[in-house]
Amino acid sequence: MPRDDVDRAGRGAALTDVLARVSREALQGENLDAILRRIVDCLVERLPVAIASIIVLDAEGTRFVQEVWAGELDLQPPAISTNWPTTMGAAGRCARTGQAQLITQVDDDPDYIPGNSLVRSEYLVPIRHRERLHGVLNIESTQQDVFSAQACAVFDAIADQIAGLIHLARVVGELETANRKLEQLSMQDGLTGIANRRCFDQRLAGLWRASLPQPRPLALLLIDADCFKPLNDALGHLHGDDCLCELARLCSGFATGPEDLLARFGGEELVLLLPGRGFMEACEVADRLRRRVEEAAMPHPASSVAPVVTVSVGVSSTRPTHARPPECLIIAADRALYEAKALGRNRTMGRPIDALAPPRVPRGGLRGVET
Ligand code: GH3
Ligand code: MG
Ligand code: MG
Repeated sequence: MPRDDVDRAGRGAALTDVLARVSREALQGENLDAILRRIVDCLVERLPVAIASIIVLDAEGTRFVQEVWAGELDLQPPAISTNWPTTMGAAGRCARTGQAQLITQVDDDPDYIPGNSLVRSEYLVPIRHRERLHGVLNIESTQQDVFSAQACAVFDAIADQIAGLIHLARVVGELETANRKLEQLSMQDGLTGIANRRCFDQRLAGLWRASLPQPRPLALLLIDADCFKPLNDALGHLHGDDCLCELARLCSGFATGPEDLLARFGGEELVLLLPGRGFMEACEVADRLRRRVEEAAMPHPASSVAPVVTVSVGVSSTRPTHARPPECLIIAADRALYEAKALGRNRTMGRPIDALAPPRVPRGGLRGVET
């Protein structure tokens, strides 16, 4: 076979091999950056290519925001390290026109920005998935005759593969963001913006489990607005909603520990989980909270307790143990809350669960604390 034919056959085989490798890389990489890197490495290693780069566009398609490249740079083009507009360079022209650019003699191209003084020719292909332009594949060679029709067709096919990859990575990224948002929404109360019941249930179960090997105190406050139905009846449901939001805001000021959680338990009841707090400390927090709500002086023209919105608080506390489920905390706080209501509302009542460590109530101590 004549020497030219041998060379041509060899290059054809190398191009086919590169295409096959790029397809494999596309299927096997762990993340988009790693895949793009392996693709440009593969192009430089297997073909007479001095520089190969994949330049990714921003969502508007007006700036190149990321470049993954391999090869030899002996000059420092301004574009390499920063984010640059599509008004610059031959790559910019490729992005603006949406057309592949074959530059057989770079010295004659007014837009060419040199990165390697030996480069003679360049081929730039738009990386496009359906109608969306994601970037440009840029191949530069020190030889002048590398970009045959066959080679260009292979680079076009590689650009299509890259477009599919970038598209997929963007879809996955968007899905992950949407999932995070959904996950966050599924844990949040729509009215007050604080954690919802699902979030509270999960946190209580998690704290309980985590504390079993080395039990430490876990306290819970059940906070119930007094005479809330009459408030709705007197001032309207929307006004009641505003009061609930304000209540949630006031109570959130008492979730000061890194693991504390304020959540909407249901209706006009909030729950404050205080890991690491013992019974007396929790009762003190509860009574400060109760007073803070009263001092906020939200008018309540129909309350049997005060001319302002007030709350009753049930407190419970325990050290988690295998012998009891976490719900025992809620049951005890609920009973204490019931007693607070029965005794006239706007008060704090407590029920510790740990029989082995009965709390000591200071003489003349907390108003309404009953053990
Ligand atoms: P008590 O002092 O015994 O707690 O009386 P109450 O009226 O607050 O208690 P009850 O459980 O009888 O009624 C709770 C009321 O809370 C019923 C409902 O009108 C009101 N409520 C529950 N959820 C919401 C809400 O999301 N928005 C508003 N505005 N009101 C709510
Ligand atoms: Mg209630
Ligand atoms: Mg109530």
